Amino acid sequence: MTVTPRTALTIAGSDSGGGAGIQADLRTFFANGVHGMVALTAVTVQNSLGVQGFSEIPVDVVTGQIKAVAGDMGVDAAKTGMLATAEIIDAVAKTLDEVHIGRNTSTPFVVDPVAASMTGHALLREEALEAIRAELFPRATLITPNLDEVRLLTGVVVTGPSTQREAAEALLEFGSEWVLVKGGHLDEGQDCVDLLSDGTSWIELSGPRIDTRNTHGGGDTMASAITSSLAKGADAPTAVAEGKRFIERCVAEAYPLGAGVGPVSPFWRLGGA
Ligand code: PXL
Repeated sequence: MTVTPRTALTIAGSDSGGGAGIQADLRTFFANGVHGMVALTAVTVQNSLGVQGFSEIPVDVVTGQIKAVAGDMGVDAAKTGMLATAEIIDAVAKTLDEVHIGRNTSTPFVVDPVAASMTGHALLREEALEAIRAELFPRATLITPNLDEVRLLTGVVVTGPSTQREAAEALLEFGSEWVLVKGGHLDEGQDCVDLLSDGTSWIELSGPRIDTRNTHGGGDTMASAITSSLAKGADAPTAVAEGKRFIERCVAEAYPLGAGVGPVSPFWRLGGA
């Protein structure tokens, strides 16, 4: 008899270029042996050169997708990426409570607070930052901001280990169980050091800094790899360590595509793409 795999749900936007957003999330879930499901929040128009615009999905369609899969197929872990507007964030938060996803339930929930694309194009309307802090962070098992998002969310400019810790402390005030402050966007150092904390444990995860311009979708892929491990029952420190090892390979095998920034490669185990 064929065994039903664990399931993971991404609540996020589409990247027409296939490298980030739900496309990265689904590739990563399936590459990690987890059945991926989607609640689409927005459709971006983009290629390797950047985002040209986006249109959000009606709020009841976003929440309908979450209820449809949660009620029938079951969700072993969920994550959010691009959420586009405060209305979508508020509605997603309420729906997650209804279907029992998030901290203080048995279904872990990862919030990747996507605010902008790598090329600086806003993927979130400005008033929505407060909704992420107030509505999503308190429901999150783990939040995974990059350094630009840390600055937008807390005002802390991370330049090294002490400001990375200050940022983690400031972010934990918003109520998530764990925070991962990713150091990938720091210029200095040969290693890429991420800091994971629940306010009691302080765990530094160090890995090689890989020299490539093709890092499109890297943040989404790392958060989805962590979500995959959580769906399979790992605790947060184990899931983050597994996610970091996974994203290192994805970045090492990232490929050029188009005239701009190419995508990371979640299917490196299959020999590419
Ligand atoms: O990598 C952040 C991200 C998330 N979601 C969508 C995106 C991007 C970056 O471009 O397009 C849909």
